[in-house]
Amino acid sequence: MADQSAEFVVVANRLPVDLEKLPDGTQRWKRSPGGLVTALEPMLRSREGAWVGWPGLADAEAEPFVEDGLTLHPVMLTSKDVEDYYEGFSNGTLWPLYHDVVAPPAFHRHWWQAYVRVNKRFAEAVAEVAAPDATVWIQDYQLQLLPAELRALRPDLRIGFFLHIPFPPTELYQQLPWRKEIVEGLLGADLVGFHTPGGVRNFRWLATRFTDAKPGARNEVTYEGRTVKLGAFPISIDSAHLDELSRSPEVQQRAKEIRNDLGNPERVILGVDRLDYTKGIDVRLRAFEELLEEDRAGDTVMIQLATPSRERVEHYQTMRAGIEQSVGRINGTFARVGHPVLHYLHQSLPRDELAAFFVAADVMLVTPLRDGMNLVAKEYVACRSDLGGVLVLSEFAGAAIELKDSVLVNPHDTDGVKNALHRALTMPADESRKRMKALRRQVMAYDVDRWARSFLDALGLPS
Ligand code: GDG
Repeated sequence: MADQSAEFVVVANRLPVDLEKLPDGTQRWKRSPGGLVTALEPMLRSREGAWVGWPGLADAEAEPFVEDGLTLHPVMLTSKDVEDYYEGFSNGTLWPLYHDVVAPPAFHRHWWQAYVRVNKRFAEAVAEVAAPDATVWIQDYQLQLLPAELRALRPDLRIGFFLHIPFPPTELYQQLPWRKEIVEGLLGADLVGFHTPGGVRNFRWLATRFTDAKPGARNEVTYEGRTVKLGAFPISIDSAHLDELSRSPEVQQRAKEIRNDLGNPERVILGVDRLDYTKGIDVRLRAFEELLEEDRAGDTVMIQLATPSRERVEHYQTMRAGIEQSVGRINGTFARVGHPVLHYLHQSLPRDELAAFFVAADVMLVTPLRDGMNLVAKEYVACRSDLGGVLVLSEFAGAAIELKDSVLVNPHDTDGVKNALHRALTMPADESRKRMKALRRQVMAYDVDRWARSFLDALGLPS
């Protein structure tokens, strides 16, 4: 592809393809599908677009390539970059800080320096591929300096930024030694998007407090002679596709098999998360354990699927050990031979298998201490065209704003979660069906395409 020819560029920490090293030392590309790719691919391909990101392999080299009209432009990281920019500043500083410090964030100057360095590298890469006056959409917390870095190199570009995690309360954000630099980085964009109005408010306050930005019209600030728009754009899922997948005879059959394999209990509880300390997996295990202790769980089996994640970051290792200890304790106390009460899978499952778990579960427990949105909650709803199942959802997930017909819980209140779980397990069918119907109206109408379209409309990218 010729330089500077992409009219629409998406930038994310990761490319939608992985670079893999084979045992013979050669490299190959492997697709890594995700919701964001599915939503943006058609728009990217129809505009001869480009995706800029890291292909997931450190200390490697790779050239840009075009696939079906979409240019994939790799930004390479060394293992030191991965350690300091990705595992360090992104996942050891920003991730816990932005999730209400549910784990203590670490502030290290060499992590920050790596974050600056890598953001600059991304800016150079985008400046190489973007056509004059192109639209660039930057994704997420790993790249918050990129809007300003890119504007300095290419003032002609229209730049949007979307944050996939919460933007924290102002008092917490102020702990960050580099708070001003990051807010200024974001203000390089023409539009900064968050999942919720709370994120917009927090950012607006900080921008006017710590930088020269001045309040403008509602949801706008002016900065360096430009208007920066702010907005809430709650992300969603590919609802229609998941609905269709869950209705397929194969998935329906597999859901029956799963219940059968569990010993056909009356009720099945499910949790599905990346194994992350923000997701409140310990909260729900505690609630289930106490229901068992109080003999209020009935004939119920729980499944916790915890996808491996960030295994080299210390907090994750400690949390995993704690969860695995609880699983052992709960089964040790309440299981019978051949009949565990709790099934724990530390694995990543194929999409259709995951859909079968959603179909098989009577109660879906989504109890994060803090979560930008939480797509799992929406995916469960999309898989329940039978109107079966009850969603128990944390008030601290962005999804709680839209999914009001779930059973909402405060994950810090163990009694509250326990009683909500009991209520969900014993809810009369007419009430649960009514709730699921209302949830589905929301999830089926507001899908990931509408999310992307509304962001890009606000940014001014023509359809
Ligand atoms: C961040 C924000 C925000 C999980 N296990 C398997 C599997 N998954 C899929 C789920 C879901 C996705 O991973 C997880 O998305 P979440 O939204 O729940 O959480 P994060 O990964 O933390 O995402 C979050 C999101 O960005 C989008 O803006 O909602 O708040 O933290 O799609 O289904 N998929 C498969 N096998 C698994 O084992 N195939």
